[in-house]
Amino acid sequence: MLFTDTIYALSSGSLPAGVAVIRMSGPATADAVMHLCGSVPPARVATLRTIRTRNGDALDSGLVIYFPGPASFTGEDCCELHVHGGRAVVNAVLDELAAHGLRHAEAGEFSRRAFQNGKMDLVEVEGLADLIAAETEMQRRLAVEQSGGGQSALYAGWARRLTHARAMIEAELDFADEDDVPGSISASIWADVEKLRVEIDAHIAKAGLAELIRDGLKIVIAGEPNAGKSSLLNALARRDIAIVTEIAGTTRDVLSVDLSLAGFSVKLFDTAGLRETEEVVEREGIRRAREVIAHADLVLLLSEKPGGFQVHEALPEDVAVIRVATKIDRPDVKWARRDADIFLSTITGEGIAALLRALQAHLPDLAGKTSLSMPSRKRHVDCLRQASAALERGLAADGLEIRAEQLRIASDALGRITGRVDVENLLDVIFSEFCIGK
Ligand SMILES: Nc1nc2c(ncn2[C@@H]2O[C@H](COP(=O)(O)OP(=O)(O)O)[C@@H](O)[C@H]2O)c(=O)[nH]1
Ligand SMILES: [Mg+2]
Repeated sequence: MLFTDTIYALSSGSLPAGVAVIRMSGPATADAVMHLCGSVPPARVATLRTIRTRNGDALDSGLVIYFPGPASFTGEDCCELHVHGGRAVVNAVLDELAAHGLRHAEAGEFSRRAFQNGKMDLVEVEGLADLIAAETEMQRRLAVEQSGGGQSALYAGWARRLTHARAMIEAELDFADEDDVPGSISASIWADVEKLRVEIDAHIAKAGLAELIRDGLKIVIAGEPNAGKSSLLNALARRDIAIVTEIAGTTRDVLSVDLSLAGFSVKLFDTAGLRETEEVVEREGIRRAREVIAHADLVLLLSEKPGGFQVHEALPEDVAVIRVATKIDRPDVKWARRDADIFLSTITGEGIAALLRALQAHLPDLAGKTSLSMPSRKRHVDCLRQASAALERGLAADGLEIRAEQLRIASDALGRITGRVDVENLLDVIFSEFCIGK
């Protein structure tokens, strides 16, 4: 696809800042640089230049880096202007670019051009969006895997094996009447297709882990009113988020904070105490509490006294529960070891470290793993499932033609992940996730 207009945008963060990076891409880039800087600097060399208006007035001076296409991020002629990050400076430079007939970029437009010029495939584009959005170490590692081409290479390798299999089947169909070709080829081909299906299924099975990395572990604090739930949320968040009083039924809304734990993102929810009540607002709070408990990965069930964990019947069967004894600083309550899993006081801080260790035990240990190769999005999982199902149908079918057709369907499904086939309608969705200037 050919783009005729040249785009520009501020690619660095919010102003004011020490340095701001303005990026341009398109056929008129060199011309615009020529006008602004007097000449086009040598390719890919950071060069100090004075940037001037059409009247010759100096706007600013800064580093100018010219990347002639196709060896650039977008594949087109590109340029970066590293100017001082003042609002007036940046606005003046952007105005000047507009005056030269350049157009302000839309969100994700640079990456879209890179995709359409074959510089990146869809998995890499999505990985780049994730890398920019990454807030935890694991999110960063997952995004690097996707954006760096490692994941794409895996899918491309699978697609190549399918192409090979199809070619062999074609050969077998063509030479069906010659005795020495068939049979032997076919057997090894189908063994590999079966192996491929197992590999794809194993890969799909890791999607849950990717979801955990992207969306975070959902931990819900539940228990009777006054058990110390809001106090624990505040203690773990290290700030006063929830209102804490001695009045039972203080918390009515579900509150949440995002924490980072061992490189993972954790979403911690505080809920209304679970009890029978006639009070309308509190009842709604309890209904909402049950709703978030139903979607929890882990529930911290709190109680200020032994035997206070009876609300357990309100929890879903399959959810992991840690029983937390609270307010252990109080001399009037006696706890035995078997009464709870963790014993803590938010006033003295005792037991908080033990709780954090228990939470970490619920997170997968990825420390030794060098690669996080897994499908990071539902879109990938959908395509992988389609591929796996087609392979299964192919393996079960009689007749080489039908089998070959199923392999083609599987191959197309894999191709859709990286964007080699039929993806036009997907593009808007993917690129709209980007910020402007990327
Ligand atoms: N002694 C003591 N009191 C606590 C502790 N944690 C919470 N409280 C008190 O218990 C009461 C209820 O706490 P809150 O966090 O609002 O409980 P929630 O209703 O479960 O959210 C408040 O008066 C808190 O000050 C603790 O570790 N030790
Ligand atoms: Mg509360």
